[in-house]
Amino acid sequence: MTLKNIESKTLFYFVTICLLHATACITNSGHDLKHGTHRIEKRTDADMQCWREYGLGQFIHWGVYAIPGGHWQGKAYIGAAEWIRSWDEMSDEAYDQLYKDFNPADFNAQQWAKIAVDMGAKYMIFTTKHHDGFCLWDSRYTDYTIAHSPYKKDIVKEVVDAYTSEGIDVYLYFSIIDWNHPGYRSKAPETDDEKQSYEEFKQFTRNQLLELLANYPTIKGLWFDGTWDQSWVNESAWTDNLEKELREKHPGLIIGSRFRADEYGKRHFDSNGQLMGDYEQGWERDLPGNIEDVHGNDWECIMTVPENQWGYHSAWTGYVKTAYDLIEMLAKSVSLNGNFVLNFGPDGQGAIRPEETRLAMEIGEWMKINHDAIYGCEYAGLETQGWGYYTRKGDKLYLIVFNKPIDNRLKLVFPKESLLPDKACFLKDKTAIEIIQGGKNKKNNTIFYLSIPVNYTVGKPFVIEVDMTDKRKEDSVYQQART
Ligand code: FHN
Repeated sequence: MTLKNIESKTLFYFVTICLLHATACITNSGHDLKHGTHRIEKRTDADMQCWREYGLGQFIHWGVYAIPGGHWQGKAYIGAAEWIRSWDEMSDEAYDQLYKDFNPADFNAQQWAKIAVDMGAKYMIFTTKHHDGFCLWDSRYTDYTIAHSPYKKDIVKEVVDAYTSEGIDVYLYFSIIDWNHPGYRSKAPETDDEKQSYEEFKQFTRNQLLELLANYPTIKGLWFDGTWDQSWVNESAWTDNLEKELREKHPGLIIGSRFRADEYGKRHFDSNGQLMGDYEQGWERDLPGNIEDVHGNDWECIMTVPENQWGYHSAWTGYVKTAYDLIEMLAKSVSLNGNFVLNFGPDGQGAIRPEETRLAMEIGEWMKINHDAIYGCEYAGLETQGWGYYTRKGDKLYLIVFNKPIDNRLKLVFPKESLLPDKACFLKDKTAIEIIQGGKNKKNNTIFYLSIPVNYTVGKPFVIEVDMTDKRKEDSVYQQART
């Protein structure tokens, strides 16, 4: 046997073993899935890497539901304002006429984009069509669109252009639920007529998605919602093909885990427990508790300012989050390898409400000083201490401090193989901070303290930047206590 033959045979065995291994991984829980995930590993391409580094995003829910703003004929609907059509007090017929009054005089996409830039958002998600089915672009496939409102102009285009020109990546939100389409249904179709009209709805949905990709080629991804209906869940083969088609049409396209179900009806994670889509899209108004909760996946948290209002509601009720609540959620998200996206609901005239503008400004002021601890940062691999959250970028470690200890000492605990702190300073002005070595604990972890100057008073969360270095050689002289 020649050397060349040996090499090619070795290569053949190697490839076969890899393939067997990959197949074993995909079916490792016993399900030989056709429409589960098609990729076990995380995406490593530049588009996904860019997504991973955003840190902070903006969501905008806008549509004709912003006109009633949670009220109809003098009564207040306390549910999510964008769901008002489903409220008994408002008839579907009345709701479906609202678009005839949609002529938002204050809408200015550049102003919206400016608010997002000032807040520090790196990406935005925009509702092209919510559950009501009203399209903010001039879709060829229905008349229920902005083109038939008094406003007439393509709002999706205005938003995409304004944000893109500000350097903010745009993702298009698209609801599969469509209360306006005659073929849409939530239950699985049973009769031949129902099946026929659901087929028409599926084709309509496909057409609209292809239309969005064709109209707005600069977008980075599609953000799906309303995919929980049994009718949609049952369509695993069709939705799988559609996802492939969308990805082929738009290389690099990012789609989260909400789009489709596998053949057993499992959503987000397939029947083998593997993430479907490029990132986990289930963290809605909720954050993971710790790194185990995210199972090594990419993920994104989307958050409302009040309890559960996405579209404009003129009378928020319940707890309204402060800028520091939101900054803490942002810090926690990044510290656990996620992005944090804050929702805005402009009013029926297109104005972003003052409360949201103020929050964006406050977050932006904090981001201007502390963005190094957010953009491009990741989980630091360290046990969280009571003072706040760690993030990391290369050999820089960031401490985002929300609770300054009474003794002004921040405890840091490093596992055995970790790099150790060399220099520390306030991120804000680079003032040096003393590092005190604190010995080891029983797990052989090394403890350090950062000593905050006693006179350091801040009313805001602050960030400490730590240069990390490999000190393991010096470290090995330490003797462990024996008990
Ligand atoms: O029903 C919608 C809701 O109105 C809002 O759009 C959120 C945003 O993720 N999604 C649905 C609920 O999950």
